[in-house]
Amino acid sequence: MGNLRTQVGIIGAGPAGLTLGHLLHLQGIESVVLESRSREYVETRVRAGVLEQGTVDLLREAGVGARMNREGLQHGGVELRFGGVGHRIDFQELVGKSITVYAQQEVLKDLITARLAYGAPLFFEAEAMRIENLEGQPRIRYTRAGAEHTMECDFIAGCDGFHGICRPAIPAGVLQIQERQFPFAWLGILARVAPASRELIYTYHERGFSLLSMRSPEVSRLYLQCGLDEDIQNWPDERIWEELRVRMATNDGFVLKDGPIFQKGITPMRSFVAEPMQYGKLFLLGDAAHIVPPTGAKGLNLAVADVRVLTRALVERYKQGKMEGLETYSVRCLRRVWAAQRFSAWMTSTLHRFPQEDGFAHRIHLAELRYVTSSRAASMTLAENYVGLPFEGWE
Ligand code: RFL
Ligand code: PHB
Repeated sequence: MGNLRTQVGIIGAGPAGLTLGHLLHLQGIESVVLESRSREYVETRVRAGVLEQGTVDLLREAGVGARMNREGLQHGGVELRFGGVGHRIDFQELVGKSITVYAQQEVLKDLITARLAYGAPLFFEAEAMRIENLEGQPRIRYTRAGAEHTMECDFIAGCDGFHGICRPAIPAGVLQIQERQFPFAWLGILARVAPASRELIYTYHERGFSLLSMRSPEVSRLYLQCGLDEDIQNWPDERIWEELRVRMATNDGFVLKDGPIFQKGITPMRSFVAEPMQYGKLFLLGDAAHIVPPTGAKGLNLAVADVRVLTRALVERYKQGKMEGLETYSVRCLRRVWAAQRFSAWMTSTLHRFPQEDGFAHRIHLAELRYVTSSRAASMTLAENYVGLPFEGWE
């Protein structure tokens, strides 16, 4: 049983944990990152794809943006499609910002490469089992290579995702959970075929939502709304393409070419917030504290926004001895979290079909989308939320 000591013990090597570890390193603050999975697993897990401009700027300023600059796809707008017609929301023209399509696992590869290059501790297949003494000098008990270890830290950053151990370590009477489960899921695929559009297409159709995204000029990422308890066995490749074609069809003959599907998965749609996001010396970041349905493409970006707030607070604490940033961490993060919850719930409700919806509900969806795409004020509201709200005023 070995003992380790560090300033910030980081549990989880997802976007939250690795970005935090990197920013702290740049500020001369020590950390150890523990990750229960293997490096290969973390670097190949398929998840998010859309980075807000603020996330892109942060990664660039932190010196880990070189490959993203070369390989990321910059988009100045998205298309909303309904009633067989596409409408472009022009982010650049409306709010002067863009988004970048660059896969989450590519961001993680870049952060892992950077961390290993400067030799900061990052342990894969090291699982945190318990965290203790959160109100005093906190400890992490973890296992690595079959042995048990203890790590003493000044602070613990709970970056261990929705199913991690950190959030449940906060006493039940302290936490308040706000939650909403949507009555549908997304079936997502990766296919080796050139994207049928240069930009993302969000489609509302009477048969349900669909989304065209991409990972590269050769790889398409597509999603379609399906039932909550859908069995992926019921979705052979031909059925997926057929359903996507029906939903994405336009009056002017849009063509969706198919190609080999090499990844398939079903994602439930959930909104979840744990308040407060801190307890004693423990701070929760990213999915450990909050989940948004993927329709607004906010999950990874919110994780990075939490990292920004905590880094600043830790720098103040270590360099100036000020505690105020740490004490207000949760309050400042939650403002942005709830803004993103509102937007994600709105995008989700507007673009999906709910069970038992009638013709009235269908026409309300269409009217809402027509309003969003024809009123400049409404288009701008969508644009400024999609590209990411500014940091000033939200922290
Ligand atoms: P993660 O990525 O889940 O990382 C947590 C890490 O902690 C590890 N872990 C532990 N390690 C040590 N000891 C323990 N006891 C541990 N328990 C857990 C886990 O192995 C894991 O490596 O959380 P983080 O860092 O908060 O990042 C959050 C994002 O991953 C998530 O919000 C996004 O992927 C959500 N999301 C999207 N977000 C966007 O911003 N834009 C998008 O376009 C977008 N699309 C998506 C998405 C999520 C999706 N799925 C599959 C949920 C599309 C999909 C389909
Ligand atoms: C993706 O490319 O995976 C993606 C894009 C937009 C979303 C969700 C996921 O809203």
